[in-house]
Amino acid sequence: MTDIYNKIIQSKKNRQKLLAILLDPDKINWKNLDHLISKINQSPATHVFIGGSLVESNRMDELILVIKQKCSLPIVLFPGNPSQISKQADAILFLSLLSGRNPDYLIDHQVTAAPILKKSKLEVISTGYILIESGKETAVARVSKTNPIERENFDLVLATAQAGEMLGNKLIYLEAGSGAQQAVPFEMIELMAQNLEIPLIVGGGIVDLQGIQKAFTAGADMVVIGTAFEKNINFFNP
Ligand code: 1GP
Repeated sequence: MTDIYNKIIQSKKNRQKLLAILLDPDKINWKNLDHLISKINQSPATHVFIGGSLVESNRMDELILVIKQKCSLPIVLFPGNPSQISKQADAILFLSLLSGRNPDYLIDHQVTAAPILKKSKLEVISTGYILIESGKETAVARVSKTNPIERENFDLVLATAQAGEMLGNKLIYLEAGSGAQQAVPFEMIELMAQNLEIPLIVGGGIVDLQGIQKAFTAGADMVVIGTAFEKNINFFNP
């Protein structure tokens, strides 16, 4: 199954921008889940991402099944570690934290996950994940015990993204971190978009609709919104 990725490629070709809403199972208000799903359905979102740096909830499967009953968007796992794999989802971003030098997040978790994924029907999308410095320490940096790349170091970010592309990553995800003080610089998005063939995802610290638009204009193919929607369910209301 390569349907979800093929559609991302098609959207890139057609210059149709994509928007993912990120849900962290630990932060879901189950009592309001129906309302949350109706808000997702009313929003311009094209994908639902599920995951977080540290998810303790053991209700991933249940959450995905409930969303799937009422929402037809593709559900893509965005896991912090292999315990967040759910066979109920449609696809998984198979992440490698390229900005860090912690082997656990470069290859070890992937080795643990591979046999599980092989037995599942999940579409596996190899994704180079690059953490950019964004003000204060983020959960990704803390949990992965890695340093983000300095926001001024465009050359290193580009070389890292290109290395990911050459290694066969199908997507590059530029991440400022959930709830980041500063989003990824637009000039950095521009540079990546100009120099990569594969689609570019941008997320972290985007707090308003203008921020989404600016990231698209700079060249992001997909933007991810987590905290802003989590804090304000009416975020996408006109
Ligand atoms: C986090 O990129 C995502 O991994 C989304 O970040 O929660 O800041 O929107 P926010």
